[in-house]
Amino acid sequence: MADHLPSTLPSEQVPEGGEMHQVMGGAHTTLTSNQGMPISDDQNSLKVGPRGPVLLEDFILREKINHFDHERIPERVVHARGTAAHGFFELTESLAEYSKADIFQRVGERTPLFTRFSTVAGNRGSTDMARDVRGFAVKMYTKEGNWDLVGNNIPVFFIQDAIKFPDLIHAVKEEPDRGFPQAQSAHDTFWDFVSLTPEAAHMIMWVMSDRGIPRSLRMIEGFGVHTFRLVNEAGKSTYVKFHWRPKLGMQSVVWDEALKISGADPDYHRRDLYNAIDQGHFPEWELAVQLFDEDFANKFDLDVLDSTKLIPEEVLPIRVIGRMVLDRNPTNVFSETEQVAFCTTHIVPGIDFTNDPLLQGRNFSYLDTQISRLGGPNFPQIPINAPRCPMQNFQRDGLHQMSLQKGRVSYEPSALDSEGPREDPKRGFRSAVVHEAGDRLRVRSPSFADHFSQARQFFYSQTEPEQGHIVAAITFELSKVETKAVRGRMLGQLANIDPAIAKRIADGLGWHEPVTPAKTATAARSDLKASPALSILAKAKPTLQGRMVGCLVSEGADSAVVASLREAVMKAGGELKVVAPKVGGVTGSDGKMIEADMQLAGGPSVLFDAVAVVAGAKGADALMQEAAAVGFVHDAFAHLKVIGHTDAALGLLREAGVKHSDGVVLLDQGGAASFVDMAKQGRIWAREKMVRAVH
Ligand code: HDE
Repeated sequence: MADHLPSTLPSEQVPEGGEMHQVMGGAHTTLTSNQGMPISDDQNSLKVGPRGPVLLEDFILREKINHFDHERIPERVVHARGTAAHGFFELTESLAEYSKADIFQRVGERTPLFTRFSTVAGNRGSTDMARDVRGFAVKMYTKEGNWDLVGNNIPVFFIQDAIKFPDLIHAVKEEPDRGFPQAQSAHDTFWDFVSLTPEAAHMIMWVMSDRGIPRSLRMIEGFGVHTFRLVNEAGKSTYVKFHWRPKLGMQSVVWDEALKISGADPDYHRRDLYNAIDQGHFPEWELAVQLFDEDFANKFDLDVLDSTKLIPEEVLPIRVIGRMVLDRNPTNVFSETEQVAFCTTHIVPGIDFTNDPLLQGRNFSYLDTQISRLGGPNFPQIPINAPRCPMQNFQRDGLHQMSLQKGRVSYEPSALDSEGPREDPKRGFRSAVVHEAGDRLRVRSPSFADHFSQARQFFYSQTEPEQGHIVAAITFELSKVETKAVRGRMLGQLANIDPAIAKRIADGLGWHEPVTPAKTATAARSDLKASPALSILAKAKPTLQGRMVGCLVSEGADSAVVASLREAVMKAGGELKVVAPKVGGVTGSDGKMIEADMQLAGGPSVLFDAVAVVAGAKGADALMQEAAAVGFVHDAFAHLKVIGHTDAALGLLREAGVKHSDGVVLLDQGGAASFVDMAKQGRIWAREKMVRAVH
């Protein structure tokens, strides 16, 4: 019997003349092997009879499977999960006085670039919304070579010396004996390490703040972190710190939302970035610099070579010199996002390093890692990595050599080849002349010793809700730590930042023993002025641009209310998504279909910045029976969102535990405008005390 079963698209049934192509529709070119040989049947392997063994001779099968078997390359050891986009940098203010870098010379000139955002700890398949630092790496294809600014969304780092990086990363990644937890720092080994590493105190405050759970990659700041140098034509060098500032303003989610988004849409950030670019809403950042000289560095309270410290904007203002626009999604994620190779050593004439020991270590690490990740020394030839300016030298051969290297001369000096490339003392890169002298020592500079003052300054620069979130985040993470002694030791470090902070966290943990501050050489200073620039909320601008409103509708929903809401949201630069019990939509009050963008089960309110419930009199009862609808409203209220509703939805709101609060807006009778005005303000922070015991 089985002998007579037809196989799928058996080649012998496909008449000559390419009818198979017609079956699939469209005009196609011929499918070939990697050698360009036309293939007649891509559905069946070569067998002895229809049910016989597959022949080893089937080189077509073997070539295809063989290539497939090698499709993966080692993922990045850190920052494995990333998403990226093409765009450009445009200079808006010349930096020629400070730097001879070609990219900083001509106002208005655009330089193509490729930017990759990432989380640090999780593997490639982990969730976007993990509490983590976000990588912010920009490759600028300048006319004098590629300049990679490989930064993060947090301006400081956990450690001061690169020699501790493998330890830090081993501590934060999944524990090696069990292989979990994935993409999170809330576990014993991370906090064990941190509790014994006082220099991490400042960075801990940042990752535990709302910066660790951004709403969108379009709404994060970026920082070069280290102090770099700019070098001008005369060879004079000026210190510089780089800042990227998002046009849409910063915004974060609340922690409970982060947990739920990870389930509802693990691709939340990449989807948001991709869709925004796809729809022509190109994300934009300003590039700003802090410039200073040796004199400022000497007078500054802390060491500018210490990457666990920053220079507050209020002490040294930032100066906007350009903008970055991301206007094109990658064509292929593997070829571009995965194969892009950032290196801190990719700099150009006019930019130079400092002695920051973290930067010096990175300068070794990135090239080294690309060789094992991308399989050899020729990764700069991969199109996404290749410079867009002329590139020629005598480096030859190597695995995956893609260029046809001509001629008999592969060295210089040479008189045999009078036209080969030669060094250019004028245009070429010259390291800044810096006097160095000293003993050879394995030491940490005493000027790096103050670990707590800026940690304290950061905390007290936050608004009250933001301070509450830091306390709650550390409490959450330490509650996940199983070893009690680690919790106790960490409280001892926190007490060094500020006993009041340690006390709030100890209360949150239900910690009943005395908290003993860890031994420290340098106590936290309490005289550093608060820096509002470090807060997200203090700088937030009211806007709906780039934000999304979720509109839950029931059968018989008032079509006019939905239409007016959509119009008002769009006018404010936002986007409205209709969520309905069935993805086919609902019949509105006017008898016409209201199309749905999402089914309720797959469209929880955590995916939106503000929500509306437009229920018709009859459909409202059905919604109340639906746990997902009750959850939609309940979560929106608990996540401090503005909630618009029709009169008929009141029952659902009550069922969901919505209490009297600001930000609950009636939509009937033209309420769309006030809903939008309210939603522009963001979350209703005053409501937080009603829904969460803020520590
Ligand atoms: Fe990285 N880091 N890092 N890092 N880093 C890598 O390079 C390393 C550090 C950052 O989207 C790796 O290509 C060391 C600070 C970003 O492809 C590796 C040290 C900052 C990315 C590496 C640091 C960063 C990486 C892994 C301590 C912010 C992703 C894969 C001295 C200023 C780039 C790779 C992308 C990636 C090493 C610390 C940012 C192993 C040794 C500080 C954004 O080379």
